[in-house]
Amino acid sequence: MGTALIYDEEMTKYKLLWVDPACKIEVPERLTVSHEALVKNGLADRCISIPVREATDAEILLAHSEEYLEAVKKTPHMSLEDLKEFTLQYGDVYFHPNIYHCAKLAAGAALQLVDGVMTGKVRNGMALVRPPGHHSMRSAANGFCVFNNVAIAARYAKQKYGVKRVLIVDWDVHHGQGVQYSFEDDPSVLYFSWHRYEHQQFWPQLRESDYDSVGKEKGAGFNINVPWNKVGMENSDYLSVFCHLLLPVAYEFCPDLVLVCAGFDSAIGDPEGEMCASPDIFAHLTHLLMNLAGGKLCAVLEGGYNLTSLAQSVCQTVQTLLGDPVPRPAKLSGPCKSALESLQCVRSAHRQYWSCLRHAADLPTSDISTKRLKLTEEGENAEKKEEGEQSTQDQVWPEPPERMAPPVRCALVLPDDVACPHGCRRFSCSDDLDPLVVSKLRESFLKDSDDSDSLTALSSLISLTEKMEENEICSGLALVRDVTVAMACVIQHLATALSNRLLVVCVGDCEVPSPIGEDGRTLVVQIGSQETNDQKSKYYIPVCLKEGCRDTSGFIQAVFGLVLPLGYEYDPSLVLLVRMPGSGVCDSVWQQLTVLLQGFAQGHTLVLMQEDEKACVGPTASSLLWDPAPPLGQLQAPLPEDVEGVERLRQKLQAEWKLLQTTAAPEAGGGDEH
Ligand code: Q9C
Ligand code: ZN
Repeated sequence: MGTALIYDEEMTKYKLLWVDPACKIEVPERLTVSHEALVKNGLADRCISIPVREATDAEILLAHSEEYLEAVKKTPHMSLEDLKEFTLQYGDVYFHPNIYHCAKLAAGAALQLVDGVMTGKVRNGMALVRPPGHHSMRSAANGFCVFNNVAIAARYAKQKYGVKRVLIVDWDVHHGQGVQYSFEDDPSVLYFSWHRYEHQQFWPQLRESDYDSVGKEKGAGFNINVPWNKVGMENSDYLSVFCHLLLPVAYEFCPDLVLVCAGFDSAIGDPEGEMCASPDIFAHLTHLLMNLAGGKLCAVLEGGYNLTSLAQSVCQTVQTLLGDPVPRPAKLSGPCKSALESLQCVRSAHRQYWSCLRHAADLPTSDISTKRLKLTEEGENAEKKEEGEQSTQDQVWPEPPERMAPPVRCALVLPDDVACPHGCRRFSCSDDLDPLVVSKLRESFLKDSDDSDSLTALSSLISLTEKMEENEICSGLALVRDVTVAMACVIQHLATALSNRLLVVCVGDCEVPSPIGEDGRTLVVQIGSQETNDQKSKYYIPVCLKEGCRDTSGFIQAVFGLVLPLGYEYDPSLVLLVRMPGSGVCDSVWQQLTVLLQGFAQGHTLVLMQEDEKACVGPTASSLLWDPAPPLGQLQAPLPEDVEGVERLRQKLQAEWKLLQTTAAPEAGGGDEH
């Protein structure tokens, strides 16, 4: 199952015909440079191209009023003067004789994408469209948008395919107020948006873009706004919000379909957003979302006005949808104070609606929540950027490194009687393994016994890690006699042989080989049920859950609240995922974890499992091949003990691990000013 790309040159055939400083950034080249970059990088060729079509009147009416549609219908026949006049009744938008045609194609493209994904023709996809959609309202064009492509697509999916729950993630730097209005009282559509807000000083300057607009009536809790009150937000700020807010809520919601308002004006260099996240952050945002809903993700272009940044970001998104390994994230220094204030406010506003947020801290006691009002009283933007600061337009940033998929996607070390799953390569020790290494293995791990099968398995394992290190193999799986021995063996080998960083994620209770050095070359995170009070080292983190890995909600809470942020901050070059016998983790949870961990170390994940868990080889291998993991179902509330336990641990560790912070309280270590 592939990735759809929907694009038609026709949508470049309208432009601003008069002088309007507010609209001059919305140019046809936005689409051509994006598409050309996909072609140049060989990505367009790897996608399944689906033609656009015009949305029908009935489809447009799913999100718009008849009067508005009829009014827009007249625009192709208007004179320049009439178009100008017509435009005046709306905010920050322009009309052109061909824009109605393009707007029908843009909405139709989103619907074609939904059709492709819902019928199983493709797994996921992206539609490159103009005009964008998320600002347009039931009866009004706004912010370069004519029809609300994504809102129409969500209604269409519900109507045509009986989709019960749709998640809309709006990572554009502007608030998609049109989408918010469209689903405000609808609990079947969860709308998430982060946006430049600056205490209501930034366009569209709406009171209802703030964190306390949570949805209305039955839809209360299903509208999530993250206002950015400063410019210059970075990768860490975006990832913090994903780990500590969006992902836990999204997994609790359990959508049947994910739609992304994929605007790239939230990336570095954009004149509108003035943010500092690098284009490769979109690889991570995409990766983190693409295992919800069984992988059914449709990304629809919204904004993005720096042509270089836009094209790079589009490529990162599409390449991730295609399943290429994600790049190691750059410069994760931890969230800034302002981002933490926003995160704290949103988590607190939503804690009554989502059980994963039930333990969230109170609103900040400082004047943050009232700051907006004070600013309004002053009538002045009190937080103007300091003079002399570099303007974001002439920011420079490195081109994202080329993402090389290794020749072998997944290699397995298996006993002879276990079949190798489809799409994987059976791996056995190559002869070029240093005999010294082999004798050392025998000495340290087999107590000089003559168990030649075990020696071969361990040698193969070491040789596999080396091939992963050389980027010849992406991921691996080994079925071994004793996972504890195999784990110790890999940890020791990597600590002596390489200068790299190893993240060990241990599922179930296990004896972690000590000592885990203080040198930071290995970080061990263990999720089990045994109470372990001694935290041996900064780099050994035991997470204790009452039911161990049996309780899905508790486990997921630990994954998003601890494992992912720790992993991002640690930035390993290899991930070792160890499944202890009797861990109790169910297949679908295990698969989710396996896929999520591939966001680190360019997808270099090595899984260790014990011989008698043969039945799990197939599902694990399929996750290592990036097949979408099965949805977990709507999650119940985690056990209160677990919620508290995870929270206590997070609080204890946040002084040393900045990405674990969820509040801006100074005693919690605070965040750095950007
Ligand atoms: N300084 C989208 O990104 N305001 N729309 C322009 C110029 C309007 C953005 C002000 C921004 C609209 C889809
Ligand atoms: Zn935008």
